[in-house]
Amino acid sequence: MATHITTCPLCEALCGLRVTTEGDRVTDIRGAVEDPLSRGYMCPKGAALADLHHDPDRLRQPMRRRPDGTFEPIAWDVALDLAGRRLAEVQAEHGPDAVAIYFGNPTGHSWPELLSLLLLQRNLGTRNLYSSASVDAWPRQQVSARLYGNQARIPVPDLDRTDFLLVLGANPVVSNGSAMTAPDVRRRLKALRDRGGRLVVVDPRRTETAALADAHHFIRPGTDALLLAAMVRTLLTAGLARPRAETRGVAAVERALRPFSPERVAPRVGIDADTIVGLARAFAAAPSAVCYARLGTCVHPFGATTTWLVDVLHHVTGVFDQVGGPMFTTPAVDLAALAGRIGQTGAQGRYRSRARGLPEFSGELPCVALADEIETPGVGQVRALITHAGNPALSLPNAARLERALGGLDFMVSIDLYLNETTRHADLVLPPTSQLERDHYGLLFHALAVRNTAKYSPPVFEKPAGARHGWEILAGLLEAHGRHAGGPRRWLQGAQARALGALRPERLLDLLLRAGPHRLSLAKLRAAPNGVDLGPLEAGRLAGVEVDLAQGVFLADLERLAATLDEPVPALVLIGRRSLRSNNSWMHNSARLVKGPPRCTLRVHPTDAGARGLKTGDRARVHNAVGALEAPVEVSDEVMPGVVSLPHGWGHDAPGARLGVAAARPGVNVNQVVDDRVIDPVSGTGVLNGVPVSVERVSGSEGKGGSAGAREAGGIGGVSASAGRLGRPRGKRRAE
Ligand SMILES: Nc1nc2c(c(=O)[nH]1)N[C@H]1C(S)=C(S)[C@@H](COP(=O)(O)OP(=O)(O)OC[C@H]3O[C@@H](n4cnc5c(=O)[nH]c(N)nc54)[C@H](O)[C@@H]3O)O[C@H]1N2
Ligand SMILES: Nc1nc2c(c(=O)[nH]1)N[C@H]1C(S)=C(S)[C@@H](COP(=O)(O)OP(=O)(O)OC[C@H]3O[C@@H](n4cnc5c(=O)[nH]c(N)nc54)[C@H](O)[C@@H]3O)O[C@H]1N2
Ligand code: SF4
Ligand SMILES: [Mo]
Repeated sequence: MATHITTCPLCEALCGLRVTTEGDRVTDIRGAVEDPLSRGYMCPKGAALADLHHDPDRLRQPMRRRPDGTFEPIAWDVALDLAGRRLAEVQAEHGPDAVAIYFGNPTGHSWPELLSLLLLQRNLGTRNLYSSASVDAWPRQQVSARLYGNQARIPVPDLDRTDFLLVLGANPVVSNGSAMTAPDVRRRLKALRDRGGRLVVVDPRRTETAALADAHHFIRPGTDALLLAAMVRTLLTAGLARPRAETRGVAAVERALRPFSPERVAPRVGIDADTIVGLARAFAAAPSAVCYARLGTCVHPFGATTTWLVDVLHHVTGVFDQVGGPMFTTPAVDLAALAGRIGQTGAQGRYRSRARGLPEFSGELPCVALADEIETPGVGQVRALITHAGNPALSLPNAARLERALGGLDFMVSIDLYLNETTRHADLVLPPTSQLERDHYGLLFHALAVRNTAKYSPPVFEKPAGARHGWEILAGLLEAHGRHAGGPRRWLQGAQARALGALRPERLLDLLLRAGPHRLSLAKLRAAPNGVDLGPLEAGRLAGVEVDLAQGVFLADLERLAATLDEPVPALVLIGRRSLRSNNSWMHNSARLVKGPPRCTLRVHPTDAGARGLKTGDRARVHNAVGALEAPVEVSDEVMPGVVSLPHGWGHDAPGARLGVAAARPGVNVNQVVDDRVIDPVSGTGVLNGVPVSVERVSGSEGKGGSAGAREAGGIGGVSASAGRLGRPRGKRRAE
């Protein structure tokens, strides 16, 4: 028996884990109490790392799709050579942009992969780079780039010291924090209230976080910018503004916010004017305060402007960069400096997507443009795709269209652990080592943590013979592509791949730690397996630095915002929901996580349910112009009237996927009814919440008996679902 201290790489919380093993089996996983950040906490997904590691469905060798659509194992060298050749051929015939790369959320949890991917993209010379960042985080990154000169300068709530926390469009008790590494949020929020602080949650659903709050206000989805505009206006007109001396542009902001009086926005927002004024005054009066706004405010028609208004509120009230407010971290590896060194501070609009003219950000195009770029003929059309740790088939809007687009590619290679809804479309699937077979350093997430800490975790298990780490696979692709592209690329890319292999990520990490503000080293971190505590966040990081709030792009967007004041309100809109037992789309193959009541249910307010004759356990049809789906109903007053909620990341009944546990309780893919055309035009982010839908009872569902859970496994109906089930139109693909 052996005990290993490691870090859970599944979400941003960086929980320290104590993993017990016997031989090659995991026998126990629990929270590491000595961890200075997570202090013994872990969520159910931490224990499920054992299921992931031992999952018989997890791929352990490269797979190639046969002409009949089934997959067969092949050798690494053959697989990489084939991938390199096909990518080079597509580019030789159709130009560099004909190859696209999509990398998903887990990429961010493994920095060597992230770096290798950027290297691969630069060598491929393609503009078609897409990632889940443009699904969830662009508004935050873009506002930071404009206000603080660097997308990596992300203010983090000083959660452990604040006196007033306003949570807007986030449910950290379940999501464990996003753009805020804060394991065991529940305990931290209880501590906030125990020390006399206040917690206010504004959300269209009475969430698990709202359950801990002093106050919860329902808000109509998509209207946070109006709420914030009215709050800031209230403070400015009442003379309650206390900006730092270095804050510029307050007068221009005040002028631009004139249309947004609390009385004017109240009916639209669904919060009365007195409450808005009271909230603004309470925020300004608190000794310290911070507004934590996350996903719910980013995947929003005004994602960027909402995020800007959050920062405006912070600057106007003078809480920015102060103890208990939004603060900058001092991580052991200075991420902002690193972003500067690799030219990734966050430029926008240097080129545009070909089909819809959507601006790039930081070298990426928005995910809502991916299907267009695959389907629109012409010079630069995407004909081959590399996916890395992403599941766009379930994660991106307009799922039916994306399925069709993926099926029509000439070539696709996926670096992924599973044969799932996305990778079943690939010609080759290349699996990396499991989460317990690699080392871990939370390069991105230490930089977003509510306390400065640093932790290096060596692998729990040795890399099995013949297995490859993700970065090694990417280096292999880089080399093989160069070899087949020929000319100087052969030499250049081969040399870079060799350099990656020789330098190794841990040596590079050591250099980065030594150059960082705490002058750490890998050896120092190895000597402290639970992590090094580097103290609380430091105030005054922005002292002497001017911040100009009056950014033209956001001031101009306020006109678009004002125009919404008179728009009709849709009768019913759909929002998402996360669960502690889910991790976006890909942990549903763990039996211990998916057991219990069904989670892919449509929550409907009693009033809306009554109007449609819906009862808990019925099946409902959810539809709009984009598509249709069916889901079991749960009647609940936790959602506000006019709002229904269905989680994303489900729909595991795709033919050809290999997910034995998940397929038994597949749920349904909510992105079948989310429109890839509806976006925040300022940031390029898709609007995933507040989607107008019609809901009706599926006739004949009465008397079928059984619980919602029993029916959840049943078929899904509707236009889009059937399109998905037909499988892949393979016409365009060439035989190997
Ligand atoms: N409607 C709606 N849609 C949403 C959201 C929503 O709230 N509503 N949320 C969005 C958000 S915030 C995000 S971030 C996206 C996520 O979207 P994606 O990042 O595209 O999808 P994930 O579900 O994270 O899928 C991760 C994939 O990586 C694989 N994988 C896991 N670990 C590894 C690894 O270590 N290496 C490799 N190579 N592969 C690995 C998994 O098998 C899976 O295929 O979904 C978005 N989609
Ligand atoms: N357990 C678990 N943890 C996760 C994930 C997971 O899938 N499962 N995914 C991870 C990822 S990739 C991310 S990005 C983070 C996201 O983490 P969070 O930012 O906390 O996102 P959500 O949990 O989706 O919470 C968003 C909240 O916004 C509300 N909302 C919807 N529309 C609006 C609106 O218009 N205005 C307001 N004010 N609120 C609105 C929703 O009801 C919901 O409560 O979670 C991460 N952590
Ligand atoms: S909160 Fe859960 S998933 Fe996130 S790091 Fe901790 S144990 Fe892992
Ligand atoms: Mo995300």
